[in-house]
Amino acid sequence: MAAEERVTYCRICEPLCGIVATVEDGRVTKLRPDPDNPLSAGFACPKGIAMADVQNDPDRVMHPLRRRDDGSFERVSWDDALDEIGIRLKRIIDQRGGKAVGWYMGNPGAFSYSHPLWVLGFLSAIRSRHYYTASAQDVSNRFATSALMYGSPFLLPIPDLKRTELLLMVGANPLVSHGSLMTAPRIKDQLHAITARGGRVVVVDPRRSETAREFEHIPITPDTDAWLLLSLLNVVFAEGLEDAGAIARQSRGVEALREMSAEATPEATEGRTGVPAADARKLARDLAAAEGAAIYGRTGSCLGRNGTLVSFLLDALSLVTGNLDTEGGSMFGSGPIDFARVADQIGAGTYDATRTRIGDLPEVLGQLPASVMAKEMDTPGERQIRAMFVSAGNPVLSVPNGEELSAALEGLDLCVAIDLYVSDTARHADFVLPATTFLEREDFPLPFLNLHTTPYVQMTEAVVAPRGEARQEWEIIEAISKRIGVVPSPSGAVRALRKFGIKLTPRRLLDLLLRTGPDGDRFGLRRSGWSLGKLARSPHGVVLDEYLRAGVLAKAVRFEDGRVRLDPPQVLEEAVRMKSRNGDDPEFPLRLIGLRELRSHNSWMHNAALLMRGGREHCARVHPEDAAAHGIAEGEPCRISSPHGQIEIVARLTDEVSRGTIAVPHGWGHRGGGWERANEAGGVNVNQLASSDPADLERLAGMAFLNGIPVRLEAVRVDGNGAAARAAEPAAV
Ligand SMILES: Nc1nc2c(c(=O)[nH]1)N[C@H]1C(S)=C(S)[C@@H](COP(=O)(O)OP(=O)(O)OC[C@H]3O[C@@H](n4cnc5c(=O)[nH]c(N)nc54)[C@H](O)[C@@H]3O)O[C@H]1N2
Ligand SMILES: Nc1nc2c(c(=O)[nH]1)N[C@H]1C(S)=C(S)[C@@H](COP(=O)(O)OP(=O)(O)OC[C@H]3O[C@@H](n4cnc5c(=O)[nH]c(N)nc54)[C@H](O)[C@@H]3O)O[C@H]1N2
Ligand code: SF4
Ligand SMILES: [Mo]
Repeated sequence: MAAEERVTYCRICEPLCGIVATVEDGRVTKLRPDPDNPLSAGFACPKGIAMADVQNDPDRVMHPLRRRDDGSFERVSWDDALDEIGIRLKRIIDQRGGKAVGWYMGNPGAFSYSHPLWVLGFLSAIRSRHYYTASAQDVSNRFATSALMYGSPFLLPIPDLKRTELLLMVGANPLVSHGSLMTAPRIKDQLHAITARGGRVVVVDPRRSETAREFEHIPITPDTDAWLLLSLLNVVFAEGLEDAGAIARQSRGVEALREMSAEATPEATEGRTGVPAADARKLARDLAAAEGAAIYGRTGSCLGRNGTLVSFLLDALSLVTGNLDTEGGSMFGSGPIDFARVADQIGAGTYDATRTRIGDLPEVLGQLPASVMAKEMDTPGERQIRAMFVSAGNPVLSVPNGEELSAALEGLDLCVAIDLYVSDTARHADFVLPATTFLEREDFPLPFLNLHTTPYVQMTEAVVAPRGEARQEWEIIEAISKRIGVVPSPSGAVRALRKFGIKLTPRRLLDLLLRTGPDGDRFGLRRSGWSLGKLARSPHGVVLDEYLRAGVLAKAVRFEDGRVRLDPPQVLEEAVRMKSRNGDDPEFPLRLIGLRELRSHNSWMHNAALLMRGGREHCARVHPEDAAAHGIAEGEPCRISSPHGQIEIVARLTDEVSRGTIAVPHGWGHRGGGWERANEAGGVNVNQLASSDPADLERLAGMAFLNGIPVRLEAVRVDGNGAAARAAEPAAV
């Protein structure tokens, strides 16, 4: 059969680059960048291209699997799997209620428009609040901040890349991550365009990252961003650089902010942050003077101990310097579906409406911090989790203390994984159900609509039929629901449709949302408006506007007076807590941070041949002086210990990390039940050094503490164990 080309977009990370799939005999034989996508315009990264390896991976789960007593898996039919899951689940719900059922949906779930809606629908149908995601390891703090400042968790500022004069990036490495919490394909070109037109890009990062190398770098001590931001605010207020007009127009509570930063002069914070006072002063002045400065923070700014406080300070700084909701500053996106409205309708736009049983931590958008999952399974009592579903997630490697979680999963009455692989997590499940890849499902980038720095929309059809017996998550959820006699109901609209006997599919729901959205066709009333059919006729996507719109804040803020809150009590308390924190334990003098690599994607692409070429190795970046102080040489294993665990890992000596900082990527150390190449790649689970103790989680959003963990470094001696000892031999000579 002749090869056919099908246009779609990549759903591995947030730029959603356009790709073209070559399909032969119903099989994807090649992926290449889509030159006709108006935004990504012929760019795709190695991961996007390597998705073809994942798609056709012989290790992929192709049919339902049931675990045998000896831990191995046997093939079963869909009917057998669903029947047995249904019976066991029903028994648990009958005995303990739906509140004994939990679900963890991982990061790839967020790239599907149907998967999260159906998970929510399922949990709401069985009345369980045990919904966990990757968010508390990622962005919950951002949503919490927006809830506190704007009254709407979905109001997310994004940098106006096209017009900014000064882009301040705190804890982000878009040259590797390709940008996050902003959907901006070809981000490298976009950043260089800023400097090419005479603007500046300033990167605050403890590591001279790939992005920092190409632009201006301000090295900082890990987990001290709040102090740096306080010092910038301090300068703004002390030197009278604030934009009084913007403050009066847009906000309430500036006095609290002034007070919070009153003593945090750059001279006073320099010792903690490592940022010279003169540099901080200059940066504050530049931000205030710029004709449009965009202030942006990402995972490096939110995985310390004060993630919500940091994102609050980022937005506050933006507002008081007159850079919020203005051209060239931090702006608010919009799309053909009002995501905030939809979320409200399905009851998902909440913050702190309930709290965890273990640790008393707030939900954010209905999602609970996954760090406490294991204890929610292990601790007897009302709401103890006895059945757990894990879809598109690998929490054993992504959440603190995977060993604790592995054991907890083993102790459940029922555990079901829905994945492409028998991952490090799925191997603990009683059933592994095969999911479709994104190439095997139609899609629409619902959560990313408002994050496009150039307003844009695209939908895609499935490129190929599911391989083997793979099914989409929403279909699996429908089938399980049917077995236990419930109907997943993602929204009131769904319930209404069902009354009329209309079966709701994700596609129908999406069409409904588009047509009734702000630019919808209102079912023909507005001829130029959007419907799914109309969108499908532009397979490369549609640029909706050249620029983001300024001046939308007052209407978008959900507080009645339309003003941003600069004094949320929770944030003020958090600042007090931070300031009164005791000194650090001298036993653990170094700071561990994370790192993302171009050819890894969290934990799930280490089985792709294309990405693993050239003998990649998991290693720790250590400053040469720190290494020398501990007798560690290049390429030798070292031991990193925290109060919570220890790992042994090869040291790579480089002054790209500041003295006192060690950087180790997460998502390695595979012990999956199916991905052989990944298992052979070696490495260790760095999150064994992180704490799952609720007392160590960030209070306002339950954020895991993954960046800036106090650690100790040691050489691995010859009398150590096994492989490590052998590897250390040359050093002993
Ligand atoms: N290639 C690749 N791309 C990815 C991913 C991947 O795994 N691989 N993952 C995707 C996902 S899920 C996400 S959420 C995004 C994340 O997107 P980014 O946040 O842009 O990704 P990182 O590369 O982790 O960048 C974080 C930076 O923060 C720095 N940092 C660490 N600690 C601190 C600190 O205390 N303060 C400051 N100021 N900086 C600090 C790190 O050195 C690092 O350079 O990337 C996405 N893109
Ligand atoms: N130390 C440290 N830890 C971190 C981070 C860090 O920076 N440092 N970053 C955190 C962040 S930002 C994130 S997002 C998390 C990610 O953590 P998780 O979301 O828990 O894990 P992933 O590694 O993304 O694994 C995704 C799983 O989904 C499967 N999968 C892929 N596509 C699909 C699909 O379409 N359907 C289904 N059903 N399955 C699919 C993959 O095979 C894989 O098993 O890690 C977090 N953990
Ligand atoms: S940057 Fe790479 S992985 Fe991310 S969307 Fe684009 S092609 Fe896919
Ligand atoms: Mo993430």
